[in-house]
Amino acid sequence: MLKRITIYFLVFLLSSVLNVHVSSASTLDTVSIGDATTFSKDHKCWYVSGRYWAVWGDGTNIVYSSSTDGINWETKTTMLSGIGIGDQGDTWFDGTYIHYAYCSSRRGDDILYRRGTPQSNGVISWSAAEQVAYDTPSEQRSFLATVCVDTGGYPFIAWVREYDGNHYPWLTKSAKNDGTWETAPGHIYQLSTTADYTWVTDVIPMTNGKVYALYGREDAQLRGRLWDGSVWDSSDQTCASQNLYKGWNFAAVAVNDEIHLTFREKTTQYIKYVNRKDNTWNTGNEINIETEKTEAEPALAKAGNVLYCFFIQGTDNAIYYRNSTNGGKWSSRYTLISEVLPSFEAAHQTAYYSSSNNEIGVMYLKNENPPYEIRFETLPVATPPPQEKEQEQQPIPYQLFSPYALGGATLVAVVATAIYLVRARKTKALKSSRIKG
Ligand SMILES: [Ca+2]
Ligand SMILES: [Ca+2]
Repeated sequence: MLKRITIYFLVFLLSSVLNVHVSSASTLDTVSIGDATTFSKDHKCWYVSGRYWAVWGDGTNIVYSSSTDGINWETKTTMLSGIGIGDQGDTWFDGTYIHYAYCSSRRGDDILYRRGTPQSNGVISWSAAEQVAYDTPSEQRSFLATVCVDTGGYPFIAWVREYDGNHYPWLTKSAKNDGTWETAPGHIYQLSTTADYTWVTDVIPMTNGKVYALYGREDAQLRGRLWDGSVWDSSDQTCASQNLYKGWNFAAVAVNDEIHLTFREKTTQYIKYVNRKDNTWNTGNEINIETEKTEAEPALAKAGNVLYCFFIQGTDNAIYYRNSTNGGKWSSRYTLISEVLPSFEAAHQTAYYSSSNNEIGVMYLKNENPPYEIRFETLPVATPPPQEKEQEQQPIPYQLFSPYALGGATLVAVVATAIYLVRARKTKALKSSRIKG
């Protein structure tokens, strides 16, 4: 009887380990606004110099903090004063430097860019003074800036311009890679001439100076355009056959030159996945990552060629995730955190772009109504070796398993051993009773 209970306990333990991430989430700040960490497509936390770093809008300023253990955070430092909403800008960590691009959205206010080195003492040492990346004309407005850096260290900023009473997605790039901004020839560049108030952009780096720009709007197909290192695609591409629910309901990462895209689809509000391989989007081959109605946009991060999609489903107070090696079969659904999340459409979870310190960090809002807590959680992931080949995407066997699956495999072994021992003892007892008899 005791042995049977032991086995049941081990099985229970096994299922627990497979499905539940033991949370150690910490609080960075308390804010009264809902768009402190927006958007999920962007990446406002990272790990470098022995510290976790995070950037958010506190309602008054854009601020940052850091932590050596991911639990105890330094008092926040103002990075940009007078812009308090997280969705007006973005950060990019290129492995050495942190880059930011922000705009206030006030008439005539410019897009501001700066590069700095996050240091082990918790201070960002700036490479140069804050730069004007786009001088917004006095009668126009600039919205929702997003930034990335190509393999040569040159920053690209995509954003939404308002002029003549309409909104359009645009992009600019710098001819400098030293922290100063000098607009490259041919930029600024218009990504789409379709006027729509719901445009949202993103931009991600590929190999050898290539960059891909993505721009979405409500109830329309996501569009994309490649910068091949010297020119932009003359016409843009359709990334998926199905429409976006909201303009910002997508998140993309590039693994070498392959782009992986997750988005929240209009009709079902499921989270879908599609990729772009050999310069072609697999349009029409979107697969469902989540087949229940989701409440918010997905966030996407990578650990080598393993993708991690973080999302919120139904009215559950939880952030879930699924992973996939190189966009192949997606895993079961795991729970990252189980906490009370905002009752509005999105908790705006934002993750690392790429794993670091064998982890992926995720920042999000906690509580149903204001004040919201800015929270941070880390997910342990396997460390993949560097990608040596640019073309081939060979799955590496141990990456097929999440740490939980490995933990689960260990427990399966323990359960099997326990069953074996119980049976062995029974057999032995039977044998000895036979001998005695
Ligand atoms: Ca971005
Ligand atoms: Ca201006």
